[in-house]
Formats: sequence, C-alpha cells, structure tokens
Amino acid sequence: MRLGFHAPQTEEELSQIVLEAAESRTPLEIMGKGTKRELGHAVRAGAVVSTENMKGITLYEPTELVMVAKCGTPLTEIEAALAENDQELACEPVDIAPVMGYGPGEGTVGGLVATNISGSRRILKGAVRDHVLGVTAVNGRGEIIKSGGRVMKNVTGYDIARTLVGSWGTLAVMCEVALKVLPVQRESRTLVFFGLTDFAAVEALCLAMGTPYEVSGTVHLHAPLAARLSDADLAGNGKAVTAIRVESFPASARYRTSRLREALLAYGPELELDTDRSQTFWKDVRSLKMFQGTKHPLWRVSTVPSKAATLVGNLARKVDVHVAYDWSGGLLWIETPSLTDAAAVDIRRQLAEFGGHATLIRADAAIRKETDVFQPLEPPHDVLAAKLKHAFDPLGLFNPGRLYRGQ
Ligand SMILES: Cc1cc2nc3c(=O)[nH]c(=O)nc-3n(C[C@H](O)[C@@H](O)[C@H](O)COP(=O)(O)OP(=O)(O)OC[C@@H]3O[C@@H](n4cnc5c(N)ncnc54)[C@@H](O)[C@@H]3O)c2cc1C
Repeated sequence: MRLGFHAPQTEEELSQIVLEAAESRTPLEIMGKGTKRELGHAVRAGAVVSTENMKGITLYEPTELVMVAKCGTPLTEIEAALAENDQELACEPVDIAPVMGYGPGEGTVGGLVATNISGSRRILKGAVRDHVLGVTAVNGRGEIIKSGGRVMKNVTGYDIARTLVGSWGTLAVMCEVALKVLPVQRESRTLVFFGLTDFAAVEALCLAMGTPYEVSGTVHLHAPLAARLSDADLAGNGKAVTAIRVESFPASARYRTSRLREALLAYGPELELDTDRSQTFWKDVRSLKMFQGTKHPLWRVSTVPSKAATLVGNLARKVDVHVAYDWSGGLLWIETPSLTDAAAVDIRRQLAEFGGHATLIRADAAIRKETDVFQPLEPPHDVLAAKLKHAFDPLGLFNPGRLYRGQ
C-alpha cells in the first residue's frame, strides 16, 4: 500500500485502505485530528489513517434526543448544533486538548468516543460510553461493521458500540457514531467550601452524593490548582476549593441547594455561585484549566473515593503533588514534578494497595517511552483484551504499541 497519510472520505474508501494494509501487512496509525497523539505510546506504523475528511452531522432529531455524526466532525461543530437547540452532550466530556497544547474543542467526535474520557457530570448522567447508541466502523479485515446491524460472528455476545468506546483506536476505525443528547440544564448552582483537608473534602462530597438532591458535580482542588481558576474570588482566596453542583430548572435547583447547605453545615461557611459563575467554574474543570500553562506530568487515576485521600497522602509523603479530586475522589487528576518516571512507580505502588487505574495523560516523549502510560492489564482482563483484539483486528494493523509498550 502507499505509505504516508490517508484521509478517506467514505467508509468504502476507508475499507479499501484497510484491505490494502492487510494485504501488505502495513500497520496503521489511526487518528482524528491528533490532539491526543502525544497521549499514550508512539505508534509503530507504516501509514497514518485520519478520519478528518469523514465529517458532518448526518442526522439530528432534537425531539428524539439523538444525533448521528461522521467521526471526523469537530466537537465544536457538534456542540454548536446542540446549543442551537438548548441541548448538550450530557456526560460533559473532558476537553484534554488545551493541556496537550492544542486549542479548545479541536478534537473530533470520533476521538472523544475512542478515548471515553468522561467529565464531572458522569456521577449523575453516566460516562461517554452510556451515551453512545450505535457505531459504524471498519475492522481489521476491512469489513464495515455496524452495531445493531451486521454481527461479527466471532464477537457475538459483545455490544460492538460499547466495546469500541474507550478502545483508543486499537480495535476498529470508527466512521460514524449515534449519540444520545440531552437538554441543557438552565440553572446551575455551586456550593463552594474553602480550606478543607482532603479527608474532610471527600467526606463532604460523598455526603452530598448520598443525599437525594441530585448532585451533578463534586470536585476538590488543592490550593495551588484553585489559584489557577478563572473566578478571581476563588483563585485569590489562597485556599483549597471544594465544590458541589446542582443543576435543573431554577426553582428546583434553588430548593435543592438550600437543603444541601443544611446537610453540609458542619463543613463551614460556604459561598454559593449563581448560574454564570457556576458555569464558568465547571467549564474550567472540564477543560482542566488548573493544569494548563505548565508542562508537568499529569495523571488520570480512578480509585475508590473513600480511599482517595489516604492514597494522595501516602503519595505526597514522597512526591510534591497537586491534585484535583473529581467524582468525590473516584477520579484524581494528579500533577507531579518532572521526575524521570513522572512518579509512575510511586503512583502504581499506591494503586496496587488501594485498587484502581492510572493513565499518564501528559509527559515528555522520553518519559512516555520508558513508562507504562496505561494501567498494565492483569489476568483475566489481559486475556479478554487479547481475544477482543484478535476478533476485531487479527493482523494487529491498528495502532500497534499505542496502549502497551512492545505490543
Ligand atoms: C472502585 C473502582 C474500581 C475499578 N475497578 C476496575 C476494574 O476492575 N477494571 C477496570 O477496567 N476498571 C476499573 N475501574 C475503572 C473504571 O472502569 C473507570 O472508572 C475507568 O477507569 C475510567 O472510566 P472511563 O469510562 O472514563 O474510561 P477512560 O479511563 O476514559 O477510558 C480510557 C481508557 O481506555 C480503556 N482501555 C484500557 N485498556 C484498554 C484496552 N486494552 N483496550 C481498549 N480500551 C482500553 C479504558 O478502560 C481506559 O481507562 C475501577 C474504578 C473504580 C472507581
């Protein structure tokens, strides 16, 4: 096949490229716009296949809450179309592009689905995976497969769409995705507490989540991270910031916020952000503004909320870390100093004790080359992953080496 860069416009063209690659055993690097190209390991490929020319919203039924788009469609286009109808991607996907040195919203919808990096609202509305209704893709045999349509005989029993979400382009090249969308919540109110210890903050966030008031965001930011927020009052306070969000229509959001205040009285005087300030705050969290403007290594760690503060405390005894606790501590964004291994050994040692997964989101190429960027898979997950890989991409054409070194 022709080496270099391929940007097919149709599924048929893409299928043809994959067939040629299969014939010549040419490994392919799969990308959308490449905003996460520096995330993960460098791919050992003979050619690049980009979906950037497969773009456009092919179906949007606001009343049915469904949108179908070609995978190369920029997220900015998707969000603009939704905004016109007061709708949004309810899982509030994180926009990693700015911390990777790209502009906001530059990624494609295919990249979003392939990486499944859900944001703060996941605790109430579910992950990206829960909002994908269907997928059309080309597998490593060059076959066009469709969830809910043609069933690959050797992956019968798997939900193809759910399997491809989060597969980082290692199983198939997605061409088109159908997404569930939801109305924008008009009122957004956020209670903010200052200067809580990590333990008290996680306790308060978990307490809030345990109430019936439908909390849609719980985050705790170490003081140096809070200092990078857009809101001058929060940034200038010099203290850690702990925030709890409620969204809905105005009367309901206000009622539920006032009940939450009562439930959380023990955590001290707090500030209540109105809709404008609340939306600005969560936009910062969504674009990881707290980690922009530096080149320090950045990890995304999922663990058990009740153990998160102990895990971070243990880590902080060895490494100077700045941490954002999202999902009440179930998701930690950890910035470390630029050590030779980006503190990988210390972080993974903690996870071996407490359970969970760590992904190195940002680090120099030299560090990524020597470090496991994704959590190494343990049995029986490694066996399952190998079986899935074989079923979708038997020749190992797609993104070799992307997830795990030497594979
Ligand atoms: C208490 C607790 C226990 C958990 N236990 C587990 C567990 O036992 N097993 C587990 O998998 N997760 C576990 N997780 C993590 C959990 O699935 C999620 O929180 C996940 O890590 C982050 O979710 P996400 O859907 O946002 O995926 P993301 O983290 O955004 O997804 C991106 C990444 O791609 C996926 N991926 C990883 N490896 C591969 C691969 N080889 N091929 C294709 N895709 C891959 C994801 O799983 C991965 O993290 C646990 C989390 C918690 C809080």
